[in-house]
Amino acid sequence: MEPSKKYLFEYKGYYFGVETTPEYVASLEDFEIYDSDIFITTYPKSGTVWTQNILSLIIHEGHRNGTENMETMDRVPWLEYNLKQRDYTKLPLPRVLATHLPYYLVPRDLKNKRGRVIYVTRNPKDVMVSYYHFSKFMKTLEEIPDFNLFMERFLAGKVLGSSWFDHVAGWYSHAEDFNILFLTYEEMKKDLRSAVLKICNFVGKKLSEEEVDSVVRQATFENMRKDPRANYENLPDEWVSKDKGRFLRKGTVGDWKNTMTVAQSERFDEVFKEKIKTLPIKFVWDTDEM
Ligand code: PPS
Repeated sequence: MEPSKKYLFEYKGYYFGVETTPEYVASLEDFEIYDSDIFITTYPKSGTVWTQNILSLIIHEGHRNGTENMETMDRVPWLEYNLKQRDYTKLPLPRVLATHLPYYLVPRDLKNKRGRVIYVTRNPKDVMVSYYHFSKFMKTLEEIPDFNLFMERFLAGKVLGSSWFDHVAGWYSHAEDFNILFLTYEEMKKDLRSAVLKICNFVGKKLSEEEVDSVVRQATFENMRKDPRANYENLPDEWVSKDKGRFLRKGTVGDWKNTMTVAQSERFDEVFKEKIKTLPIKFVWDTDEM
């Protein structure tokens, strides 16, 4: 089943949502990179919003101490979905941008090791289940109520973001082209403080013990969920069905077991298991492995 053109278009073998255009995506190759730039790069549903918040809390004192009230999307806008048609040269430095781009479509200079990339992965069964629920909530995504059908789409890479495996394998196998830090959702979940410190170290930001405590406290699932900015609660009604879900849904490791049947999990393994072994990541599928 091909994805509906109402929601997606393909550009150089990668599926984008129609909120952007092929022309704009093509122009990103020449997007000027500053040495101080930080890109949060993910396959969808892997911990993007979480990492956006962490970076925003680390970099912006006004976010950390609550004196500034700014939407996460304004603090850390999307590269390829420039929804507010902003001039990104006017963002405060260091600029932090989020992207789901595959390694081969990012700005040229990023590949020349200008700027920094933080790439976050998550075990793909949790990614897929999170994506399934998210598709009901986001009006900009095609809703596929039948989970079996959704899974086949996901496995075939016919969703926004294309193939999960290609995305992750592409970024890992081209790591040497980038100034890159790899993190996993599961390690962030296991030890958020260590992940925050790794990020601080990577972006060259020194925070006091108290400031690190404050970032960690505000970046927990429970506290982010209460924060309307972190939870993207102010998105317009034409984008989201507020009665059908929320951005911060469960925030756990292993939730796939609550949606996938044993047969579905086996089908998933059939497609991905051998391929996954080629990735230099030890996937954590459930909390008992943490
Ligand atoms: S998106 O739409 O691609 O930007 O989605 P993304 O932010 O990458 O992924 C959404 C999932 O991340 C979970 N999340 C968190 N988990 C733990 N702790 C914190 N603080 C946190 N913030 C976001 C969010 O709940 C989505 O996962 P699910 O499994 O659906 O709950």
